[in-house]
Order: sequence, then C-alpha cells, then structure tokens
Amino acid sequence: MQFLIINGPNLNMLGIREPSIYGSMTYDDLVTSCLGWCHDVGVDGECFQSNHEGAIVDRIQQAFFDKVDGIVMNPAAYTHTSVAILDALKATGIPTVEVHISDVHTREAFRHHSYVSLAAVKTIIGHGVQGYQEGITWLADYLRAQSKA
Ligand code: CA2
Repeated sequence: MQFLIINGPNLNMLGIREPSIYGSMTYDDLVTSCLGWCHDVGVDGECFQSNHEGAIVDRIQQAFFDKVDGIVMNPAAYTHTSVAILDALKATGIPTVEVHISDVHTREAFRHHSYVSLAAVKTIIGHGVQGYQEGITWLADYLRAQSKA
C-alpha cells in the first residue's frame, strides 16, 4: 500500500516557532518519523508540504493517478477555508485521515469548523505529532479491513 502524508501552510516552520502550541519537533524530523511509522505498518510513505492551496489540490489529484491508497493530511489553515481541497478529496475518493497537532476546538472559534472533515474517514485532533502515527496506523488497519470485506 502507498500512503501520502500532506502538510499544509506553515507546517514547514514546526520546531522553529510556537513550540508551546505545536511542539519542538522540526518538519524534517516529522517527515522522518512519518516514513518510519509507515514502514512499521508495512506501507510505503511519501510526504508533501506546501504553503499553496492549488499545489495541494494538484498533489491530491496526482495521488489519484498514482493510485495512492490513503492520505494522512494536516491541511493547517486551509482546514477552515478550503472548499477546493474538500472538492479534490471528494473528486479522488482517496480515504483520508485528517490530523491536527493542536486541539482546535479549544482555540479560536474560526478553527472549530473543518471543510476537510466533510471528506475525511477519521479526524484526529490535539494529540500532537503522535496524531500522525495514530492516523497512519488507523488508516492501514482500516484499508486492510476494507479489502477483506
Ligand atoms: O493544530 C494543527 O495542526 C493546525 O492544523 C495547525 C495550523 C492551524 O491553522 C490549524 O488551525 C490547526 C497552523 C500550522 C502552523 O504551523 C506552525 C508551526 C510552527 C510555527 C508556526 C506555525
């Protein structure tokens, strides 16, 4: 199985700023960890980060043509604004787990709504970077159960 891990705008700043909200792990460390967590559950992983909405839409579409089995995605600020990313997920139909490092529900009201949740098979909120590991593991189990059904 092939998984794509997508991170949205400003997540390349992980570990550099705001460690009290997002922790001290750098983006490069997160990539290494995610690839390791994919390996642990027997899937091939690839990571992609962009600060640009259209680039993320393009990458989701490319994942469809590349026959990617699952997406684990932290859309960052686009979570709360992007109908285009929601539509891309719906158009491709790739099972997607949404991950947020912080607990968005205890933060500003504008972070409480997620467009991406409308297409996600699961949402993991507020578990720090461990949320990516949970998402990868959950998605591998989910897709294996689906393929047996
Ligand atoms: O909690 C999350 O994972 C978020 O998706 C992070 C987004 C935020 O807009 C969402 O509401 C919740 C922001 C990502 C910004 O990442 C930074 C990392 C380090 C320093 C500054 C920003």
